[in-house]
Amino acid sequence: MAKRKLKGTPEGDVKSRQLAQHTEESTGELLTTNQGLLVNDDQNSLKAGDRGATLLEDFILREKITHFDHERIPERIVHARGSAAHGVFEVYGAAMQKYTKARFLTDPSMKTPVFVRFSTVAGSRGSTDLARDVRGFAVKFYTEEGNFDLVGNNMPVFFIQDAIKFPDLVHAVKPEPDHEMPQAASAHDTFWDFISLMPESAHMIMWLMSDRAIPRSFRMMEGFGVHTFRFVNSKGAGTFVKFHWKPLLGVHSVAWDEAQKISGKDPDFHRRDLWEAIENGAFPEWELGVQLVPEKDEFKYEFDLLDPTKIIPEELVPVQRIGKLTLNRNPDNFFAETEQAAFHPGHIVPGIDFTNDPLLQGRLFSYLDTQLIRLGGPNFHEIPINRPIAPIHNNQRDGFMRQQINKGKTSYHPNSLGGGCPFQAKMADGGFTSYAERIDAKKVRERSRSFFDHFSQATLFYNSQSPAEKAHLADALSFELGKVETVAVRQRMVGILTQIDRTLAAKVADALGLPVPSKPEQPVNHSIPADGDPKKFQPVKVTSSVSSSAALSMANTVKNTVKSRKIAILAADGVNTDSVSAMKSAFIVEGAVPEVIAPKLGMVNNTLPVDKSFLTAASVLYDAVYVPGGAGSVQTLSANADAVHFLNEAYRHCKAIALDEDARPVLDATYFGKDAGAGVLVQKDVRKLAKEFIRAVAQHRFWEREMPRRVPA
Ligand code: HDD
Repeated sequence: MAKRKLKGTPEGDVKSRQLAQHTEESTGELLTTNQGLLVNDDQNSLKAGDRGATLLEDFILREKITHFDHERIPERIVHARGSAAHGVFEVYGAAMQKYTKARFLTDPSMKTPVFVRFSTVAGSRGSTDLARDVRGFAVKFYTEEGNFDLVGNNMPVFFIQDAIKFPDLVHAVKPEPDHEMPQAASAHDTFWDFISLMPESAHMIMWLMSDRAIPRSFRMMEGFGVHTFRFVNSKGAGTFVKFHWKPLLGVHSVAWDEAQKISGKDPDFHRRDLWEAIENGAFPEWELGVQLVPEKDEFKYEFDLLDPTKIIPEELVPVQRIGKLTLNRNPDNFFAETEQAAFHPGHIVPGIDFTNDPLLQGRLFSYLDTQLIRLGGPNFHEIPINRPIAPIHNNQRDGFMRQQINKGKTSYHPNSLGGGCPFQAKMADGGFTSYAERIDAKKVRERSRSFFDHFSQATLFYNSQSPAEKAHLADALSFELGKVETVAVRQRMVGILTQIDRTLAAKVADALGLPVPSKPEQPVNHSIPADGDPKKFQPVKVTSSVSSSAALSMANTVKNTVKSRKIAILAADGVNTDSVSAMKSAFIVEGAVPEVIAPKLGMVNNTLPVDKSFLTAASVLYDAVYVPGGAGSVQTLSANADAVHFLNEAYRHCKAIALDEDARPVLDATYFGKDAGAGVLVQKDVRKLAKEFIRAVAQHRFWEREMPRRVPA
């Protein structure tokens, strides 16, 4: 294949070099207008006398204010709130060559630059990070063969099966149109009204009500391409593929009570976490996994591979880990990069192709269309963050904000005046050809009957959860439906739950003060045409060939590291500084981030710098708490309501807590001190304590502690 000339060298980060051409640094420079005129006075407008009216002539004032007036663009209709980072993707080996000709997935010598944006879905740009919501996980691979965007979520299925329902779904979940409430929340009538009438959403609702919807960090989430895509190899043969991202730090979440408090204490919690981890060199990493299904097995399973409300259980098709994504650089400018990044599932490269999943098919239209309004015209691909590293040559011309200066007379093909250029690329030279799928069908507006099982995988998900996860699911449903004011909607949802799990339905019904249905209620499927016979469209219940899947429970995730975890060290004057230093260094060696929190800022013992005071810190912003000994400090902290609350709350949220033996009076001042149980460690020898504490923090949470709840914290 002819090698394409890249702007930059193939080695290193070509994309960063490309971006660097568009960056600006003001350090040491003189102030100018946008026309390059040096500005002498940026403090005063031009006036008729020092107390007179401002003159229209003041072009410097007008330029500055006009630019300011136009500084906002429409936020994304969904996924408006997001944060992003640069990084690199490296494939482990050439094993995928059998299935795909995409070079970045088959050549282990390649380092493909990436830009990854994480997001919530429903909230506005300024909304809280910790909303109960799906998280977007959009990856732009700047490959040598053009951009490939894997625009996924942190949940492997979706609410609806057909893109025509997407505007309805989004209208239902967004703040209600009369009063624009609630912000960034699905706990309201219109969302659950819609969901209760859309039984196909049942599986996704299980994921959304699980703790996956309140991640501890973007860095601790899985990612999924959701749809079944198609790999195409150099012989033109296809293989179905599902994409997965597996975080090396494991999959972890916070508690719902904690999520709500974080939303108040630090609405930027996930954004800050991502930014700080990268600044501290704790680069987030994921492995790219693929599930491959040969074309001959298209109809082998009890679910349809084209149905985006279904997973392929890993027990049926294992996930092969084929490469690694590392995020290693924060953007220089949020607007220029993160806000202007334009993702599109239709951005593919040779070796990857679509399937007929009707949700994917609709997306292929929507993403390009939305960029035209959001970024203002057809030249958004020229914005530096969106530019491929592969060169662009075509006959598309002009339009708002055109950057490229196309030389020559011809902007049409065929031409002879321009020597016939640009030429079409032969397949051997990497020219893209669509997968030649055989189609022989009637043109119909219909849903395949193979899409009619809405519940078996919802049940599979529920059955795969740990006891704590099941309890959280029931609590989440009770909370969300408890916020719904229309009783009929709550009732309908309980009916749907009876199809998934009777105990779950009974628990939720009880919390809502509703009668527990005596038998499963058959929901009505509203996805039917106006003159369709509802009986012909009833959801069907299929028995899943897998009854429980380990990969679906976060209880089975990796728990072997404290890298980048935040540890609160509570201290006051008189603290044992040797203990503090020993604990600090033990955690720093492991890549964690210990911070000293004291009644006030400044120094403790005149030597130990305080990172935060109880006023600016909160237990919900930390993964674990350590209380060192030292008589004065112990006395102050045990009498300090903020310190005691800090511990009570950390305990309530099931976090690891460690104390020096002589700090026991602080423990005694808490509500749990008398019978602390799992994850609360007290030790005389600080080095031993540090070892045990590190192991405990790696466990993430001790959910078994959740009951009984004796303090509201
Ligand atoms: Fe979408 C944004 C993921 C279905 C229409 N979507 C968007 C983003 C992510 C997803 C991660 C944010 C990209 C970024 O960071 O800029 N969307 C998904 C997934 C879906 C899905 C995983 C189902 C499997 N989306 C979906 C459908 C439609 C859209 C069915 C329309 C028919 N999505 C959009 C959009 C957005 C978008 C309106 C808003 C901003 C944007 O595209 O650039 O076009």
